[in-house]
Amino acid sequence: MKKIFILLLFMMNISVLSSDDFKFIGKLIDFKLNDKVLTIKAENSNIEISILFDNIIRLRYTNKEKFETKRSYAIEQSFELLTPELKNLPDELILSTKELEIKIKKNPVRISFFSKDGKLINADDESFGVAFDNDEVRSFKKLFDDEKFYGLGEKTGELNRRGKQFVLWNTDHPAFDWNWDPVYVSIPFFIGIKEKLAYGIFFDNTYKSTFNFGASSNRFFWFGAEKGEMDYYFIYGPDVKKVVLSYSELTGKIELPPKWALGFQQSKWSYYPDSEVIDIAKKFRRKNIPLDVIYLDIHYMNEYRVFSWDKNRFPEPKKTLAELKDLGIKIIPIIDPGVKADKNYEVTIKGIEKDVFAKYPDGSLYQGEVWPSWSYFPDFTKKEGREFWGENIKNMIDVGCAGFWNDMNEPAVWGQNFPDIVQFDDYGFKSNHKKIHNVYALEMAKANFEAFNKYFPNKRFFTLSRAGFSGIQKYAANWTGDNVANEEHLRLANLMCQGMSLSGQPFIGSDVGGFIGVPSSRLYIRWMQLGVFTPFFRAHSAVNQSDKEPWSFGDETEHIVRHIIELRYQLIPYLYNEFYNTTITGLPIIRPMIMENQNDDNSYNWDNQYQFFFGENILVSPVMSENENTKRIYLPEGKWYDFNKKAVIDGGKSFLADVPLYQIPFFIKDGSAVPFGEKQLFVGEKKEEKLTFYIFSEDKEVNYKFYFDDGETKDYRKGSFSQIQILSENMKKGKKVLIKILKNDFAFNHKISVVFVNTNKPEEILINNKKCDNYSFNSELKELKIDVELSGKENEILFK
Ligand code: MIG
Repeated sequence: MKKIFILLLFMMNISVLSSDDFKFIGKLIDFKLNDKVLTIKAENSNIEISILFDNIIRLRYTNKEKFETKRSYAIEQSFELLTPELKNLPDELILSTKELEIKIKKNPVRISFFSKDGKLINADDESFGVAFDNDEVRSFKKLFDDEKFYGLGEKTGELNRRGKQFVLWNTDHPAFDWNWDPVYVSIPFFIGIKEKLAYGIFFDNTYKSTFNFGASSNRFFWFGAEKGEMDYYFIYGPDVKKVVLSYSELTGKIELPPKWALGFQQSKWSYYPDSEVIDIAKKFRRKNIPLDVIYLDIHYMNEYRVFSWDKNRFPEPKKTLAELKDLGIKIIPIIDPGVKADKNYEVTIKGIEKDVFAKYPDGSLYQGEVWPSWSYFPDFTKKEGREFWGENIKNMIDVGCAGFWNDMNEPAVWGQNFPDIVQFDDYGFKSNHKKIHNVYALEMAKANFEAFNKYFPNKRFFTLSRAGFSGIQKYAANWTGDNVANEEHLRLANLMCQGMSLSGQPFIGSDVGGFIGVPSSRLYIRWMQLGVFTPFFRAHSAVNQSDKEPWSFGDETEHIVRHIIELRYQLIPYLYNEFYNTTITGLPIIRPMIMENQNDDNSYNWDNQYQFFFGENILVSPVMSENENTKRIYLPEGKWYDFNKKAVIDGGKSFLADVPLYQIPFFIKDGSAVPFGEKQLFVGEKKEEKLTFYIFSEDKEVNYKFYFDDGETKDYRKGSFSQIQILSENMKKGKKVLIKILKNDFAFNHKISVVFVNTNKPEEILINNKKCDNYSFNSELKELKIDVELSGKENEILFK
């Protein structure tokens, strides 16, 4: 009896093993080049390979008879394919583009990517390659000794992801920590760097997926998903910049935000009633602390009904928001996707009428529990769902809201177990939650975007989203969620913003000061300083936690923080120009050292990972420790201008620097112009802002383009903008600076100042051949300041 039982168990085990085991791709059976797509039939897979650009190759694998008809959530545009050059050798096929050689071994089918000069960049594991375990798909890749991994969006821990495994499944996990995974955003895109050559892989699959960067193996790294196709884009650099730029080419670039969205923003869970919001606004003004936005957290609503206003707390929202607008304050309310299952609430009634809520397979409405208690969840993958949402968004704008703060959009329900069987339209493909979960926030943000374009086509708005997927950058900024007021989280905020920036989302920031807990005043100050150099700059605090307004830590801190925020406002012209560039190139604003100095070994050093470039001309080394007043800073090869100390530093070394609490170390790169604006209490307070361009040119020449527009409409798309260009010869040798007006279709203040740092006093200055007396020289700082009124096409400054 016992024996039979064991035998039975044994047999069961066998049968389990045989059906659940991985199937690897066998040998090539047949191939053909079909309308620019290389189709391969292999023993256990069909494969399609196509070329989008010379450095972007798409690979699709399925263990099904046919490929799915697929609509990508991340890639919304279609690309004209290139015709591949194909060689058929006895053992392999070779596909060539201008930048890559793709070798496809025939038995078994394994793919490797080579640069044109024959360097191996990336290869399938020889034995495993792509594998299927029923619905589950995986790709095993050879792991090289020095290989490093970056990106993968919003992830905790070190910037280099090597040695760790990550899951992509949008998750609301307040007070996550250094090792917690996953958090809110899923971006299945990473960068590999091998022998300083960078490539990227974008795995276009929305199901729960896993990325293992050699966490448990020194042989391979792998990525895969529980379902869907093995459908990935291989992107070759070799520059990190090119990889990120190509990824943005695929998944989209940000739109130019309203300029005020670059200003300082203050939040609290929650400011209410209306009089408190107005008090906060007035307090900022009275204290001369710049502020552009106040957030309304969940208490503004009537019992958390989305799109409602509490009658007692905000009896006249339109009037209140207008009053705030007069103070230069924009209001952004929180928006949660769950719509209270209240059959007497008109938004709910409309939603049911229009059939826009997600349902169970038996046709009944799904209800999940969240702030409003039991709630319905709009299906944003359905056009009608987004339209329904959009009408409500429009109503909120009519009340005076300038932007929206999408929260709980993972989607989060208490306990985080949104049932997998809930159905979504999925653009007509009809799928369940397993496929839609990770794109729910993306589609919710898209609903806003579509509403803005439909109802207010010429105005710019702002959406802040907690969750997201590849492509979220097109519709919203992200913040890094519910962090904690401690040093570890200051570091996480820094690295998470860098990680997102490497992953196609340039518009990113953290809850300054920490959402949960009480920061020391020193931590708060250091976090504020980091905030100056993050594209999205907002202080926030959870309910029943300490206040995080600039004055909450006493007079001395308030004084320091006022200066910090003022610095941010002075940098807004520079930052806005970087945003403009990002809309065109797709390059991020926060640029990790490995992106700007890829060939420098020091960029990969663990202790240098907290430094980054802020746009193209500034290197920041934020202080990541609350009690330190000195810090080790590394500056790459070349000359740098220390903006605080007003001194030139020779790079290519690290050094110990004094970092007094009121200073954030930042350095201007040689060959740069950096525009500084005037101090303002909010963006646009001064109509004719006067700009001062700092010019630092030691061994390198300057070539800097600067963009002006109205900051709030889309008229720039019709050409209503201006642009100037500053060109300077090396200030030591040559003595000529040209300021060109490239375009002059938006009125800007033509009176500018130019400050040459680390320079000697010239004997004479000529502007457009006329002697200039409008200058001052500070011999102590070695700064030469010249006031110029730009005119014509070209303005020449000559030094004698
Ligand atoms: O369950 O709206 O991340 O910023 O203050 C918490 C209240 C819901 C989470 C957000 C946070 C916000 C809070 N929300």
